[in-house]
Amino acid sequence: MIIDILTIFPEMFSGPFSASIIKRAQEKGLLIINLINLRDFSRNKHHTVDDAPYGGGAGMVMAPQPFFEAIDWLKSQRHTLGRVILLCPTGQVFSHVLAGELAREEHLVLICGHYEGVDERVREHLVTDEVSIGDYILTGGELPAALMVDAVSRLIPGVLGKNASLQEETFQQGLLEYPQYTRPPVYRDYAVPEVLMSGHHEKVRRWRKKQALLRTIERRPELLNSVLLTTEDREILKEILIFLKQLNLE
Ligand code: 4H3
Repeated sequence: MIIDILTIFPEMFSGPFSASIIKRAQEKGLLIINLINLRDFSRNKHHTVDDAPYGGGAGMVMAPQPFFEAIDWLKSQRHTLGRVILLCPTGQVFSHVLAGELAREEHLVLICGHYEGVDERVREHLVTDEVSIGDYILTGGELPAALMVDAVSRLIPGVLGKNASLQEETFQQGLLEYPQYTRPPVYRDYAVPEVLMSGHHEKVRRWRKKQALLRTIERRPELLNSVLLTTEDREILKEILIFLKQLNLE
C-alpha cells in the first residue's frame, strides 16, 4: 500500500513511523509512506499556505491552491488516485471496521489540516472521505493521520506475524479483550488465574470468552448490539445473567 500524507509538519511523523511494526512493514515493502510538505506547493515567497477567513473572524484558513496543486502532482506520479481522506473533527468516526476497509486499498492520500481548518473547496472537490478519530479537537490532523496509518497498516496481510493475525480473527470480533498474564505464576502475592495454568485448552478458551463477554458487559455494553454472538456466547451470557439474578441486589 502507498500512503501519501499532505502536511505542513512532515517531521511530526518521523517518530511513529521509524519504530517497531510500521518501520518493519516499510522495510518489507508492504507499506510505502510518502510525506509531502504542502509548503513546497506554495506559490508565495514566504511559502505560506494559509490566509484570513472570508467573512472575518479569528484564525487562519488553509488556502485551496497548495492542496489542488499537490493533488495534481500526485495524480501525475501515481497510476490512479486512491481515496483522499481529510482528518477532521466533523468526519465519520474511525473504527476497526473502517481500518479493515482501508487496509484493502492500494493507495490512500491523507490530508492534515491546521489552524482553523481547510478551505471548503478542498473538501468538496478533492476529498472523498472525512474521518475523525474521536470527539475532541487537536491542533492539527497529523496525530490522527499517524494513528490511522498504524491501525490500517497492522491489518495489511503480512505486516503482523501469522499468529497475531490469526488471533485477530478468532477473538476480539467486536468484544473487548480478555485479561492476559505471563510469568511468574505469583508476583507479590498476586496469583495468575488457576485455569490458565491447567493446560486444559478447552477450559482456557471458554474462560477467555467469558472474560471478554464480562468485560464488554461491564465497560462497553453497547458493543454487544453490533457483535455476532455464537451459540456458545449466548450460553455464557445466560450463565452470567443467572449469576447476576442470584445476587440479591436491594
Ligand atoms: C482531526 C483534526 C481533531 C481531529 C483536528 C479528530 C485542526 C483540523 C483544525 C485540525 C482542522 C481544527 N482535530 N478528532 N484538528 O480526528 O484543520 O478543526
